[in-house]
Amino acid sequence: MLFEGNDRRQLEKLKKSEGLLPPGQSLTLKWPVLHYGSVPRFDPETWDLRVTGLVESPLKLTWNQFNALPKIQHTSDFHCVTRWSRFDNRWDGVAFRELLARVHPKPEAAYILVHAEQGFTANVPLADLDRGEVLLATHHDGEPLTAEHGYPLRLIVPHLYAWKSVKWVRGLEFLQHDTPGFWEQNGYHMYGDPWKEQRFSR
Ligand SMILES: Nc1nc2c(c(=O)[nH]1)N[C@H]1C(S)=C(S)[C@@H](COP(=O)(O)O)O[C@H]1N2
Ligand SMILES: [Mo]
Repeated sequence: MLFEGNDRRQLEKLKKSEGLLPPGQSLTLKWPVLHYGSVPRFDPETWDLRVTGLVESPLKLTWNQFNALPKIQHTSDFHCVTRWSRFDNRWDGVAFRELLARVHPKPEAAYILVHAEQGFTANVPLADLDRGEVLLATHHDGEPLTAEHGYPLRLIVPHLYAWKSVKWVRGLEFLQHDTPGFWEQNGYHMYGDPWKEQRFSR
């Protein structure tokens, strides 16, 4: 136990010295589970992913159709606003850009409201999802996501606080104006940059 604690502190020091630990965060080797509400059940027969709003070609994909899309892998760090950071997570999934290329956003589309099961939402600027490391992940460190970590599908936005990395994603709604999501309506910051400690809105 003591040994484990020493390992953690060593690694935390290293990540800090490398400039990889955002201010006010500490490193965890475990992977906490954090969300509002209960863990939804997945039914591959009725599940779909919808891309709606200000796009020329709205999309509705079944689970099989989604899984036929090209997959990528990306390793990134994960920073929760409750002050833990988990490093070097390997995610497998479909690049956000893969979907973006198919829906043809209208020129006025500037924000996305990400929709999850049970009405959970999070708002992210389109420019922040239009990055190579943003993906709709199905696997973590080589294993399918567990139910509590977002199975079957979660968004991963490594450069923002993890409440933007929506679990159990079902929809992406393209909007002109920034519209607060679930945590944002409850006082969290509209953008959520961990390097600027944008934890709460004033
Ligand atoms: N659908 C949904 N996704 C969510 C949340 C939530 O409440 N509902 N919480 C967010 C928060 S605050 C964090 S820190 C991460 C935690 O992901 P994890 O449970 O896999 O560690 O999920 C995010 N995604
Ligand atoms: Mo979080």
